[in-house]
Amino acid sequence: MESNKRGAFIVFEGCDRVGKSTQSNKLFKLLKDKDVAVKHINFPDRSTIIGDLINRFLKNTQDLSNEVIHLLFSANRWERVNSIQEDLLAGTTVICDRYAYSGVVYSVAKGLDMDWCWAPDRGLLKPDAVFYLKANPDQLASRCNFGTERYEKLELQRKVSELFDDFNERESSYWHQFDAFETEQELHSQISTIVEKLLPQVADKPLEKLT
Ligand code: NYM
Ligand code: MG
Repeated sequence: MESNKRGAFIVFEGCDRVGKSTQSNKLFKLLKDKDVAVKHINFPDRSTIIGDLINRFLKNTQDLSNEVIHLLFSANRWERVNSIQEDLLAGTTVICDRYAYSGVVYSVAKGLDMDWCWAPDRGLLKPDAVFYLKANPDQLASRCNFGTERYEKLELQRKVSELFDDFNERESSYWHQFDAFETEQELHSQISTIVEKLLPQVADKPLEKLT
């Protein structure tokens, strides 16, 4: 592989239980099978010290104010920014479950100010594509039980869903919306088609940052 070609930065977003892990795993396996250099990461990255604190918050064993948990989620992304950049520049495609958009929508859904929430994520790497798996949270709740983690509640998911919709409209140049209730295989094939075109398109493009 030519070393001056970079990998693509691909993010999956959407409400809880919408199928992000399933689809990002399928995409990861597909690229691996095609011998494309690829890594799969997710945020929150619960393996770090900050990630452990986030994990305890989500599992309801640690209370933190809305502001503090928001900044920890952002810091958890900043912990990984150099390694993501190195991978991309070395030609590795990075598939990432959740990113700064989750950071903003969950916090704004709880009542924090949008601009305040976005500020700490400014300067992080900008994804080349965001795959937004959209589902009506009411339908989602009947398809599968929300778990016991904080945020897995219908009322909050409704707000989260609307805020994701707003992002999808505003950032339509690189967001792609999918119906999460399509079959797994159908979704996978729609996503793969886009990724096949995306990889050569971004290979010579400079990396951008969130502004
Ligand atoms: N979450 C995730 C946030 O509230 N802010 C963030 O910045 C990120 C990355 O964490 N309910 C929330 C969304 C989820 C929860 O994520 C755990 P996952 O992907 O369900 O493990
Ligand atoms: Mg979840």
